[in-house]
Parts: sequence; C-alpha cells; structure tokens
Amino acid sequence: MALRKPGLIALFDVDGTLTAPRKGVTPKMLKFMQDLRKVVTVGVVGGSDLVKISEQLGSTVINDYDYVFAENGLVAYKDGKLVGTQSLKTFLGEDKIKEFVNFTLHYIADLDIPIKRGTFIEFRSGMINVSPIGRNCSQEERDEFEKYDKVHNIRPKMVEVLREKFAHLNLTFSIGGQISFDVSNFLIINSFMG
Ligand code: M1P
Repeated sequence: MALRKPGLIALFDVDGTLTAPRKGVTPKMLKFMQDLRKVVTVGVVGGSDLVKISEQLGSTVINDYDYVFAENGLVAYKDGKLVGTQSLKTFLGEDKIKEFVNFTLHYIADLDIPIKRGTFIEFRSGMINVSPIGRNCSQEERDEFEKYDKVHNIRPKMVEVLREKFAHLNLTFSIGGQISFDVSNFLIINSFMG
C-alpha cells in the first residue's frame, strides 16, 4: 500500500454501481477494485445492511476495503472494524416505531398491487426498509414490481402519505432500489455526520 495517494478516497455505491441491484459482484469488478485499492483509499457505501452487502461483495468485505458504510452510512467500518453505528430504536423509541409500523402495514394491506409476498418491513440498525411487495419475492417478481412501480408510482405515492402522516418524526425517505424504500431520521443522520 506504500504507493497509495494520500488524501484521496474513492467511494462506490453498491447496487447499480459495483453490482446489478441485489446481485453478486463479478470477478472483473472485484479485480478492478483490488487494483484500485493499491493506488487510493477505497470505500463502499450501500443502502443495505452489512449482511446483504456481504452477500453481494463477499464475506470479507469489511477487510477488503478501507471503509464500508452500510445502511446509507449509519453503520460504518474502517479497516475491518466497526467505527460507528446508529440505532433508530434508541433514537425514536418503541412507541413511535410501533406507530409507524402499524400505519405502514395497514397501508400495505389496503394496497391493490398484482402480487404480495412477505417481509414488508425490515427493521435494521439505523433505518427501516419498507417493501410494498415484500422483500422475499423472487428476482423475477422483483423485476416485475420495479416495472409496475415505474408506471403506477406505488412507492412515491406511499412515501408522500408517510411523509405527511409522520412529519413530526423528522423522517427521511429514500427510494434507492427496485422494490423498497429506506426510512431514517434527519436527526440521527445529522448526529452521525457530526
Ligand atoms: O442499495 C440500494 C437499496 O437496495 C435494496 O433495495 P431493493 O431491495 O428495493 O432493491 C435495499 O437493501 C435498500 O435498503 C437499499 O437502499
């Protein structure tokens, strides 16, 4: 690592950049990243939690890159070690989380979309991931939902409703992937950024 340029960091998004959405990294991309790391500091940033990022980039991901930022940066690793984490549970408290989950599940129950599977809400460390079709749909079903959503705006409409309903919770919404959106809190993000 002696030849690495100081003061320079190359940061890469995961889904849609290093890999196809939710797919594994190709050997070619992996080699490129390994070569790049010889000349600059390299970090990866994903909306997913570390489990999913590891499925895509490999089980040694936190050691393969200088920085790994999971959950959009709310869980951070440097040189293989956890250096920061945020807990939405601590930040919002159980009552507010329950209020959000209950409303969201009711909304999804009333939603008329072609198919529904399971795991509509995935609770992570610093965020909640919400999927109208359900996260355990197949790849084919995921691709179909993405197309359907582009026409019917299921996620943007749902985010609009949740944004208004939970304005008092200072929530942030991010539609980054194919079948879901991420929900976190402005203050948790700001406190983490220092
Ligand atoms: O990294 C982008 C997004 O990837 C997944 O989205 P989806 O399952 O909708 O394709 C999720 O892990 C999401 O949290 C993340 O932002």
